[in-house]
Amino acid sequence: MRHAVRNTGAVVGLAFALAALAISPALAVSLQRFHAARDGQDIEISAPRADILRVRIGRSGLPEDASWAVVDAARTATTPIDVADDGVASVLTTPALQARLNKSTWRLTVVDPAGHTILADTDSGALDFHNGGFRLRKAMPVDAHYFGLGDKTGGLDRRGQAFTLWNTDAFGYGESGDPLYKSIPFVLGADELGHAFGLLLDNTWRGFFDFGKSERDTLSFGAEGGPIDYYVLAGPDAKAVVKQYAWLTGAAPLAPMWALGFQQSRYSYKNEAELRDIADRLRADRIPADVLYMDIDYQDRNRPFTVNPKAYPDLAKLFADLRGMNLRVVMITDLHVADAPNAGYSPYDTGKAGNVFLKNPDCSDYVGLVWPGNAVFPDFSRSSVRDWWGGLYAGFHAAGAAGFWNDMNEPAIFQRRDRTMPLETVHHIEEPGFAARTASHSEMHNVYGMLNSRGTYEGLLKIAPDERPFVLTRASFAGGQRYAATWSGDNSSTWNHLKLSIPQLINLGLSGFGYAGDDIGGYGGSAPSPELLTRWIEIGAFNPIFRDHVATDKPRQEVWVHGLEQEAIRRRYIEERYRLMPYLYSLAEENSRNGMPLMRPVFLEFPDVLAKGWDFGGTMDQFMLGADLLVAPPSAMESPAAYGVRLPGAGWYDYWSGLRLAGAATEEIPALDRMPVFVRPGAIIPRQPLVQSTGETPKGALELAVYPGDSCRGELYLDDGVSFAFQRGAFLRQKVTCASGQGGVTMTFGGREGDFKPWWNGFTIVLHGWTASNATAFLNGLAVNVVRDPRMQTLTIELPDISSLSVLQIGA
Ligand code: MIG
Repeated sequence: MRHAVRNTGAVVGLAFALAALAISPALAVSLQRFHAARDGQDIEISAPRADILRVRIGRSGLPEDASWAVVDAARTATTPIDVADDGVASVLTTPALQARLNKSTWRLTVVDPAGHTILADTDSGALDFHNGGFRLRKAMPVDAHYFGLGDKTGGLDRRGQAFTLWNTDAFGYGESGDPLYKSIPFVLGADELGHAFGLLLDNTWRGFFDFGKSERDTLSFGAEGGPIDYYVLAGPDAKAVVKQYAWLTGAAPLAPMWALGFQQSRYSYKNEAELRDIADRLRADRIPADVLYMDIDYQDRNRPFTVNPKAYPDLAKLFADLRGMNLRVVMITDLHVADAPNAGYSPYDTGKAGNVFLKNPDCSDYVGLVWPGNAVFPDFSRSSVRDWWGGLYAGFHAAGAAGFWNDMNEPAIFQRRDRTMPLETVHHIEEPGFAARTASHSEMHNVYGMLNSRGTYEGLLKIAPDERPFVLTRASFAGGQRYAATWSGDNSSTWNHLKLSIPQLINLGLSGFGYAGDDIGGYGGSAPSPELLTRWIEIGAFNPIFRDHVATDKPRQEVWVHGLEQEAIRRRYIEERYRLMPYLYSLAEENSRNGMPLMRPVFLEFPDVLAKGWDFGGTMDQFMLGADLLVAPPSAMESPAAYGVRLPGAGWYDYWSGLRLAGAATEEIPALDRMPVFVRPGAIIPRQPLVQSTGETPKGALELAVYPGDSCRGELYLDDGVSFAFQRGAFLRQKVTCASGQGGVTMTFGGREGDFKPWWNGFTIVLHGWTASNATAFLNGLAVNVVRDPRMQTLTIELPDISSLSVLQIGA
């Protein structure tokens, strides 16, 4: 296998080098890693795979080859690169890219096989060192736009802005607040021709990305310490970059299906009676929901892993009763362990006995003030400490808690100006792949929250190996999607924050975090108006994670708080999310394979919107859920003024009416009960009968809504939603396609993969856009009944379940 790859690489690479540079093949050698030295500095360039370049530079020897972000298999992979010398530069070629490294300046330029520049150093000053840190400079073409960096504020495109990477408890952050809770040093760049590249700086220290803000047309980035170790992902388009990034840092594991349901939270439901009331009300009001949250007030004196027995006397009974109502509970478990010796508090006692806590430089335990008062902090950079931490979950898991919430893990410390622990605090790295050594908090800060959630995730897997863990984390780093879902922290109940949430969640999705949400209704600030909460729920219904959450000092924010009329609108949107669960779940499954986010910018599906100067697809408030649904909130969210929606191409359908639009643009007059959603021509969207929870089995048929375009396609994916049995074959995957022509539509059902037995007893085909005055249908040549609705332009056809190759012929 190696050999085949190598041969292809050499042949294609050399052809490419010859064409581009007229270099004689005799001069080229094939290397796994290219190395050069200059003025005591070292550079190593390798290609973990043909379309990804890794660059490491050290001032005195190469930096340690280790990573928290990049998975080992990707980091240690190499594909052969052909190395030649054209006199001025070393020319490194793979089948997918070519890098030229100027031999005297080390200026690096990466181009694609057509000679188009992927990423190039600036002409001068491409790298400088200062104190312990460094800054790298890349040229910013005028038509390039930049995305990524997680949920940074400031709109979808990063161009013209600068950001700091330093995980921060940013309570009350504003619309340009920075830094926030997460540091994800990954950027996706795309130009107006749809070329895209990725850039990952694998460095955990306090860092920055500056997109031409301080130096014109220069993308500069760097850190205050640590390695120069970065990856250039060659695309060629944005989807390819997303997949390359998932290959490097891992895709999020498939979440339990219930995590895609509606989640109701509050800081805090203070006791069992309150939580039961919420459960009862959800069910009485028929608001579909899957998850309730327990925030910090359930604990005894805010000590993690304790329960105040007066407030919550019997967790196991409570959780069992709620499960009987198809509701699951996620418990908060903060990482700050109360500094409570001799108090019978076992997280402290066992942690102290195992010497797991972070140290001051004098070797005493570092103590910081947080919710429990004085607290000590686990050293998650030791794998044995993560094991210990993970073990703490056994009790709550046994009681029946379904998932866990890791908050405050920037880490947040009260009463310090910098809101976190001193930079001298000592961590010990004891981790396969790393040299065992001490590391300062300066180095470990940005990765601390991710390692906290990793300990939680891996601990839960050990406790229950066949149960998909659900962990929600506030702080994280590149690669953190392997362990936890996330949310955008303490937003505020304002229209501007609702608007901001869209680019935040899109950029999180492009940065690996496919499972992301925001506090629906807003966390801080004054209470949301009825209209604001309603709109927030309408948009949240199409977000990956859908959780209503609010601060402790604020009024109730559940779906029903503003009266029946508002509740009725909100219920319809939550119901729609549950009807769309088969679609949503298949997006989650795709995400687990290739990192494609559930919520997407329009340009990810339609790169030419970049060329059209469309503010990334109509408006930056528009987003896609998967490849087929486009959600188009008003760009001035609270304004009653009409607004235009531009669609990427003609022939789209209105999701709610199912009717086909005449052109590629439409005007919307805002109405509180309407969130415009459009369906891509060519989509086949699976929808299920309404349920009140993913724990309830839908009854009847699966609907396949067909929206013909030139062709159409959809995919069904299903499994038990909670276990890993899908990895052992217990899944269902089926492709359905259609072709339009000669006044009819031919649908083809592929054979099924996997042996999971679905809940449905048949398919209801709803074909949209049917304008002919009659219709016939034949399944594998046999006539089947068709119901035509001329007003809605639909045909409805009830079919038995189809599990093997079949053809449905629909004609006039
Ligand atoms: O200092 O656990 O962002 O969602 O409700 C506040 C209480 C601590 C911050 C989280 C918020 C949560 C709150 N927490």
